[in-house]
Amino acid sequence: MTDHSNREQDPNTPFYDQPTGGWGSVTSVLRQFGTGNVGLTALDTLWRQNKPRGHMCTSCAWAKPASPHLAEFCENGAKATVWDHTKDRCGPDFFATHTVTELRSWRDHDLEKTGRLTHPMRFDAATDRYVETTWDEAFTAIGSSLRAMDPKKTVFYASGRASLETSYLWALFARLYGHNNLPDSSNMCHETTSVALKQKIGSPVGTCILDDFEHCDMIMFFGQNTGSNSPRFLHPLQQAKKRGCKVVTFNPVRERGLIEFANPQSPTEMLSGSGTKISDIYLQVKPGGDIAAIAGIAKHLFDLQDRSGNILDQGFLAEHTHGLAEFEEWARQMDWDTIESVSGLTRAELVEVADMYAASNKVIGVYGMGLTQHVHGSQSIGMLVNLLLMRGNIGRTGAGICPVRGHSNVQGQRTVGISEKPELVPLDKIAEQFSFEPPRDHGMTTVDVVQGILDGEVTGFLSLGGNFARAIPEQGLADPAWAGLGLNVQIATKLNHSHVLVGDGAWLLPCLVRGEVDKQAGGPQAVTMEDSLSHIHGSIGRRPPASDALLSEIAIIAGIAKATVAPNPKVKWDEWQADYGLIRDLIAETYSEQFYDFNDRMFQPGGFYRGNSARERNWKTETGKAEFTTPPSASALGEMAGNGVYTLITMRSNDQFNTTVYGYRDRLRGLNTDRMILLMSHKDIEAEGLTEGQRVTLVSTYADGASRKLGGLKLTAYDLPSGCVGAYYPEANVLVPLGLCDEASKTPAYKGAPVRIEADMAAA
Ligand SMILES: Nc1nc2c(c(=O)[nH]1)N[C@H]1C(S)=C(S)[C@@H](COP(=O)(O)OP(=O)(O)OC[C@H]3O[C@@H](n4cnc5c(=O)[nH]c(N)nc54)[C@H](O)[C@@H]3O)O[C@H]1N2
Ligand SMILES: Nc1nc2c(c(=O)[nH]1)N[C@H]1C(S)=C(S)[C@@H](COP(=O)(O)OP(=O)(O)OC[C@H]3O[C@@H](n4cnc5c(=O)[nH]c(N)nc54)[C@H](O)[C@@H]3O)O[C@H]1N2
Ligand SMILES: [Mo]
Repeated sequence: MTDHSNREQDPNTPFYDQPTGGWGSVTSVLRQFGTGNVGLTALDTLWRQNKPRGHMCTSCAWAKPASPHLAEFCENGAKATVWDHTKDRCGPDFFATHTVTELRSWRDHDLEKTGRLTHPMRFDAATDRYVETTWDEAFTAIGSSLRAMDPKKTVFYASGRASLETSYLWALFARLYGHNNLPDSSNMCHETTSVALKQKIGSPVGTCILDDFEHCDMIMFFGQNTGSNSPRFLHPLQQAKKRGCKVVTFNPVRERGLIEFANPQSPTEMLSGSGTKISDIYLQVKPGGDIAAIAGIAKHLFDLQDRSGNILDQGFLAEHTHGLAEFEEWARQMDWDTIESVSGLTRAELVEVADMYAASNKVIGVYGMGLTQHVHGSQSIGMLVNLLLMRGNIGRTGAGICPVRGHSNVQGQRTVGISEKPELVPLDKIAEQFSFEPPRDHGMTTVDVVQGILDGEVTGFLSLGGNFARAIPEQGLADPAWAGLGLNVQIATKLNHSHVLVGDGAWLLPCLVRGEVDKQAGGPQAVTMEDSLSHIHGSIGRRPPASDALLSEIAIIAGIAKATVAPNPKVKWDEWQADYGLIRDLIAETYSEQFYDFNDRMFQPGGFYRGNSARERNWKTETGKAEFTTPPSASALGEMAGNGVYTLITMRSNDQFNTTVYGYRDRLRGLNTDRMILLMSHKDIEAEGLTEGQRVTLVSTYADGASRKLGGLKLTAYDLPSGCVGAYYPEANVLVPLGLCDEASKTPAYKGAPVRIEADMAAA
C-alpha cells in the first residue's frame, strides 16, 4: 500500500528534475515569442499585465497583488498573451480554401494556430464553407431566427473569460428574450464549489484573501496543479514556506510545482539553480480517494480529542456549526482498512497529516478540479470544509477554504447573473430595474444542454467564447448532433472545433481580446473582472485590434439583442455600448452591497474586495450555521476501480489552456508528446501484460449500452497510483459519459471515468 504515497519520485518513469519556474519557464516564454509570430510590442503588453491600470491576464484567475512584482506574469500568462496577439490571421481567404468538413479533421492546435479571426462569417451549407458576411446581415438574420424560436429551447453559453460588463448584459439579454438557459464553463469546473460551499457555509465562493497566505501556518492542497494552472500562486506559496508554513499535498500525480519552485525573478535562485521545497508531505492519493483520506485524518483527530481534550475548537463548534454529531459518528466508525484501500494511503501517513494539522493554528484548504470533477465531488469539498471547521479554520485571518478558480472571470460571471439557477439571481431587482418580468423557471446546466442537443430538444445555441463542443463530456456521441441545430452562433477570437461542427444557420462572429483597444462612441473603454479571491480589477487594452472588422463582445451582444427583443425604454443598448461605465452603474444598482461606487473603485491597486459573509462567520445557510455534512460513500467515484477497470483522470498539460493547445510539451511532467498518450504505472502495465510504447485503446465500462472508445494512445509508464490511468483533455473527452457527474451540481466526472484497456492490434 505504501508504494504510491509519501516517497521519492520513481526514477524509472518520465519526470521533470528542475524546480518549477526557474530557467525552464524563462526558456519556455522565449520559445513562445519565437514561434508565436507576435513582434516585440507584445512585450509592452506583458509588462503591463496584472498591474493597476494594465490589462488583466486572460489565462488564470489567480489574484493580482496590490504591489505587483516587476513582471507580474508567469510562463502560462505569457503564452496566453502571445497567443492572443499573434500576427497570424484567419480571415475570409483561409475559409475560401478549406471546407468545414476538412477542418473537422484538424487538431485543436492547428485550428487555433491559423491566427486571429478577422471578419464575421456565415456558414454556407451549399459550398460547405464559411463565407464573409456583414455585421448587419448577421445581426438581422440571427435576430429573426431567435424571434422564430421558442426561447426555452435556446441556450446562451458563456466561457469564463468575458468581463463583468459583458456577462451582465449577456444574462440580461437571455432573460429579456425569455430563458434562464445560461450554462457557463463553471458548470464543467467549479460548479461543485458553488453548490457545495453555498450549502456548507452559505457562500458560493472561497473565504480567503491574499493576506491570509501571509499568516497561515499550514496549507493543504487537494487536486490543484499550481505549477501549470495558477503559477503566480507559487510566489505567495514560496513566501509562506520561507516563513515556516507547512504544506501537504494530496494528488495522484507528482506535480512539480507542488514539489519545488525557483522564482525566475530571484537572481540567487536563478544562479544557484535551486529552489524552495514546497510540500512537506506529498501523498499520491488514488483518484476519488479524498473523502476516505480526510475521513482518516478526522478519525485520528477525534481520537486525539479523546486523549488530550483540546484538539477541537469546542467554542466555535457549539456556536457556529450544525451536524457535527452525525459526522463524528460516521468518521469514528469508519474502519482503517476501508480508508486505506479507498485512499491508497496508509494509516501512518494520514496520522502524520492529522498530527501536523492538530499542531497548526491557521490552516488553509486549497483545492481544484481533483475534488470538483467527481460523482461525489460536492461531498469531497464537504469533507474538506468539515476538516477545517473541526478546528475553527474558517472565518479567521490566515485560515479558510480556497477553491482556485479557472478562467480569468469565471467567478465574476456567476456574481453578475450568468446562472441557470434563478434563485441565485436577484430577479425582483432586475424586474424593477428594467420593467419586465424575467423568467423564473430553472434553466439548463451544461449536462442538460448536451442531453438536449443529443435529443434534438435544443434548437439554438449562442456561445460567448469557449469551445463547448470540445470541452463537454460525451464529446463523441454529441459531435454529429451539432449539425441538427437551427442556429449556432459563436462569438470567438480563434477558430476551434465548436465552429466546424455546424449545420445550416451557423455564424462565426470575431471579437476583440482584452489586451486590445476597445474604442466606442464614448471613447476608449475599460472592463472589469473578479479574481479567485473575490477582488475586482479594471483592465484596459492598449494594442491595436487584430482587424478593423472586429467588434467588442458588448457591441456584438447589443447588436444581436436589438435585432431580437422588443424595444424597452429602460434597456439602452446603444448608450451602454457607447459607455461601459453605465453598465457598471447598472451592476452597482443590482448588487449594491458589493459593487457600490463601482466606477470609482475599479482601479484600486489589488482590486476591491466584494466581501464574503462566511469570512465574517455570518452563515447564510438553512440553519444559520456552518454545516457539517456526512458523505453517503467513502469514495468520490461512482464506480471503484478493480478487475481490469481503471479510473481515468483527464489531464491538462503545461502547454495548453483548456482546449487551446499551445504546443506539445508537458515540460513540468517530463513529457514531450503528441498528446495521444496513456499514462499508467509500471506495476499496472505489467499486470495487464502490456508493453511500454505500444498503442492501446481505452474502452468505457460505463454500463448504459453506449459505446465509447479512444484508440491510438501510446502507453507510457508514469508514477501514478495503481488502478488509475491518465490521458489528456480534450482528446479523452469521448470517454466521459454524460451520466457521470457530481450528484449535487452536475459537474462532469472528468477525473473519474471507468475504462478498460485493449491493445491496438495493428500497431502492437
Ligand atoms: N496553463 C493553464 N492554466 C489553466 C488552465 C489550463 O488549462 N492551462 N485551465 C484553467 C481552468 S478553466 C481551470 S478550472 C484551472 C484548472 O486547474 P486545476 O484545478 O489544477 O485542474 P486540473 O489540472 O484539471 O487538475 C488538478 C489536479 O487534480 C489532480 N487529481 C486528479 N484526480 C484527483 C483526485 O481524485 N484527487 C486529488 N486530490 N487530486 C486529483 C490532477 O493530478 C491534477 O494535478 O486552471 C486554469 N488555469
Ligand atoms: N475531460 C475534461 N474536460 C474538461 C475539463 C477537464 O479537466 N477534463 N475541464 C473543464 C473546465 S474546468 C472548463 S473551464 C471547460 C472549458 O471550456 P471552455 O471555456 O468552453 O473552453 P476554452 O478551451 O477555454 O475556450 C477556448 C476558446 O475560447 C475562445 N476565446 C478565447 N478568448 C476569448 C475572448 O476573449 N472572447 C471570446 N468571445 N472568445 C474567446 C477562442 O475561440 C478559443 O478557441 O472545459 C471543461 N472540460
Ligand atoms: Mo475551469
